[in-house]
Amino acid sequence: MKTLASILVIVLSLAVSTNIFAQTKASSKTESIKVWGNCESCKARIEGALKVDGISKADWNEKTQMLKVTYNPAKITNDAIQKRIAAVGHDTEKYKADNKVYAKLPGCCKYERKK
Ligand SMILES: [Cu+2]
Repeated sequence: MKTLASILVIVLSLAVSTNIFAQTKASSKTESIKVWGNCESCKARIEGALKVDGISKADWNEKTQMLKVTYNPAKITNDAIQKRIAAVGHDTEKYKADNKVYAKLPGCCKYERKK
């Protein structure tokens, strides 16, 4: 009887942890954000700024200038993501990079800014 009880406990806790895992997975969100940039080093810079807890995937496309980002909304917001990108010199649809930071970008990365 004792063995049966411990088996039950194991099965139950397994079910609970699987459920928690499924919930964390379901809470991740994928969104596309417009991010201005030019080249491969821009891509590395943009994606590098997003290597933080809460962001599981970040992929910026040089041609479309769109960033596809997968994140956990419980840990980071879309706004915070855009702020991080602006902080390294890239304008986003919502935040503009500081002029001083933009000025320090290498020549090849000086994308045309929106007015
Ligand atoms: Cu660049």
